[in-house]
Amino acid sequence: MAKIILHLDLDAFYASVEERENPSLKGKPLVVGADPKGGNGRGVVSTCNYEARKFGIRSGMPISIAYRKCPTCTFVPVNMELYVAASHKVMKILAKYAEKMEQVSVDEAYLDVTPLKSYKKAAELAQHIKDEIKKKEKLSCTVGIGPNKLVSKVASDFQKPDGLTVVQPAEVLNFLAPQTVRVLRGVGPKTEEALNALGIKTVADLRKYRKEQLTEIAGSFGQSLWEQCRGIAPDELVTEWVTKSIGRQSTFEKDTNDKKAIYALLDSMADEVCKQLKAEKMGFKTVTIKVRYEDFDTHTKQKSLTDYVDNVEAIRNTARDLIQDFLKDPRKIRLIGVSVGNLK
Ligand code: TTP
Ligand code: MG
Repeated sequence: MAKIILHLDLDAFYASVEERENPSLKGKPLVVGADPKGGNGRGVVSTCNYEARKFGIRSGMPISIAYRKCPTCTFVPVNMELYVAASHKVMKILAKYAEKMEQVSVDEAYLDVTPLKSYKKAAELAQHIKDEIKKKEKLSCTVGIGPNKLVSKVASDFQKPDGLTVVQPAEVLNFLAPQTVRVLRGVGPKTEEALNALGIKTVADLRKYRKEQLTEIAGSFGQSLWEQCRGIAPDELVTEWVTKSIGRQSTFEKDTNDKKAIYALLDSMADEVCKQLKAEKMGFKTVTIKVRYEDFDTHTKQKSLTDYVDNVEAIRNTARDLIQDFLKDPRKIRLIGVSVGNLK
């Protein structure tokens, strides 16, 4: 049965939390990130409010360039604890409204609202959630609704800030057609450039190519391109760890496909998980790993052992085993997680 997926993303998240905590910042351009040090600062912009975006400032831009674009902007440092606390509260609100939810980043989540059975009801729920977040958390957000994760995500990017865009199944093809290929999962700056060089700028342009041609152009990713430009994409949410498990997850400082770095992080998380397991005097039978790629595409994979164990080698070796297939993917990895379940 066709699903109804809702995607929600908070607007200018870090900057909005800063404005909420200090209302005198409101209405003026605000940049959250590294210290600009009068134009000589190092580091980058984490985000900025919509007033600062009018000056051309963007996430990831060197702070020195942001300063040059707008020396009169207010610059504030990142206060991650504050944002994580706000994020938790928002996610708690969202969790009330769907049995299946996938949080994809600090300010972004998918809800599977298929049980509502209608796009009209889903849109009403979205408006209700937007109102509740505004009232309780003083934050605005943008929502997209569609039949799968790709469409709902593109829909939520469509009208920002404070937007609500609904794309019904019959509208998917027309909605995606004029978008740039960049909206598709796995299309980063490099792939975009390669496609542009062939004259493929929009999703509609991609549809002119046969599957085999796209495979020639993009290798194993060709199949996914062929599907995505037709609005065919995953609609299954990756829900968080089941209760009764012990897990750790961590985001790389920079997205990576360096195996050494990945194994090192995996091992250190296995150690932490094992410490907690032993502290709680438990044994486990199942190891689950989670991998989130640079485009936030997230997967989990698990393996069950024949007996209950509690040693760190079992966690490490099983986790390394499980991650092999994910390392074959050309995309860089953003986050990995390890958990043990089936506890006793
Ligand atoms: P985004 O949702 O990408 O950006 P945003 O919420 O600031 O703005 P909007 O959604 O309205 O376009 O990212 C969420 C937060 O993640 C953002 O507030 C800051 C952080 N972030 C970084 O630290 N570095 C980055 O490069 C990006 C893109 C985001
Ligand atoms: Mg956001």
